[in-house]
Amino acid sequence: MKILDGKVIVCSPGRNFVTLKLQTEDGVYGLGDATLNGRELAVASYLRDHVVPLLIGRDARRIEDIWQYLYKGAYWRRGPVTMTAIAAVDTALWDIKGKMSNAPVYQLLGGASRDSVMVYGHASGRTIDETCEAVERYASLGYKAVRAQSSVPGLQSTYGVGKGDVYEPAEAGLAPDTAWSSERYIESVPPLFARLRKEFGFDLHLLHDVHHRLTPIEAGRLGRALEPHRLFWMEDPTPAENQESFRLIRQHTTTPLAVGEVFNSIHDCRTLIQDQLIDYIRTTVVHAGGISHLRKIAALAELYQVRTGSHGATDLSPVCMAAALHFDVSVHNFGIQEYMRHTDETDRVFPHAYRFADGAMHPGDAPGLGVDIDEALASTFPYVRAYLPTARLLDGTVHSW
Ligand code: EZ4
Ligand code: CO
Repeated sequence: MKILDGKVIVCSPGRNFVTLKLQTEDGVYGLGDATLNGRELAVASYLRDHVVPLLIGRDARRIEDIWQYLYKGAYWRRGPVTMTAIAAVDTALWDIKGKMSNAPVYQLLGGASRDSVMVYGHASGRTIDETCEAVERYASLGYKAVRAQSSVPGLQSTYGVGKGDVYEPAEAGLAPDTAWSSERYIESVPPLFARLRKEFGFDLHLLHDVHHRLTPIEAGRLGRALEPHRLFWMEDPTPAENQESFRLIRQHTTTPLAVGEVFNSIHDCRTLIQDQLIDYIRTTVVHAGGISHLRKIAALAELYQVRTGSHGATDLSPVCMAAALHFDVSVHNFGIQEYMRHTDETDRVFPHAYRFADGAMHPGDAPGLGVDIDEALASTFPYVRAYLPTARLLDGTVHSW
């Protein structure tokens, strides 16, 4: 079961994706997502120029050994580019192992711990009324959980507010600057959730993403103000390079906290988990070293009653989505999965077995991950340079996006 070849496929069916396709000598191939939003070609080169040559001739069945070889063997350790590349290899090898065993990957991960996994969708609007209408649309589609974001009065654009039906934060061309005011934002969020609770009651789970924009004490204040509205979680309240800063937020609010979509290693969340400073860990397959490493994070989190809530925005390809669902359905301490629908073009390039019904998803029972890539179709959507926007305070100071 030797690896014969590795191909890096870059395409842009609605947005950019990098996909690794590992081919074995037995004719079985596996796919891994390697998309790092806004820095895609760095991972494509890392794989093509540095990783694939190391893989040829290796035994595709030795997933853990190859993981350790790429991690420790590179000397440099961690970092988003390295860990996204390792994730792609790991994911592709699990896909191959599933196909070889004629079993869906979740069966190789201990089998299903649940029948399906609860997902949350993204509702947003320029006004509270518009956001209410968007939440209503998700509720009528059967969603049990919805993330709600609304524009901040007086600011032209706010993170998380989509332009159309599919929310896509990256923009083609150079990254635009957007204006930000934490003071105005903090005032605008509690009225949004007061209104949503009035309209929808407490049966619907409501989530909110702060996107790393507050200081710990500001986040503590917002979390406390949101307590009457019983959020499922407040996401990324402050940047987490300093894991200790969550202790300050924790001292001030019982609103559940989620963080980790930009983490790439278990070391990024060890204190957060062990000191029970968070409730949900948002690390994903594609950015945190693949299915193998994510399972180690989940196992650590399980000891401390921290549940998983993996990132699942549109820049995580259907290959990552499929892998995430195999992980979600199998780990005991699953909490929720983010699910932003992809464009029709994306879904056509990546046909998949996973399905949505009644606010929940299932990875399907096709052997492996149950996702494929139509390479001929992919080649009709060439790469388009695109970046996430950046945020500046009203006086021009760069702020966290
Ligand atoms: O900004 O996926 O919870 N979801 C998010 C996303 C992220 C993008 C980054 O690439 O915060 O919109
Ligand atoms: Co987020």
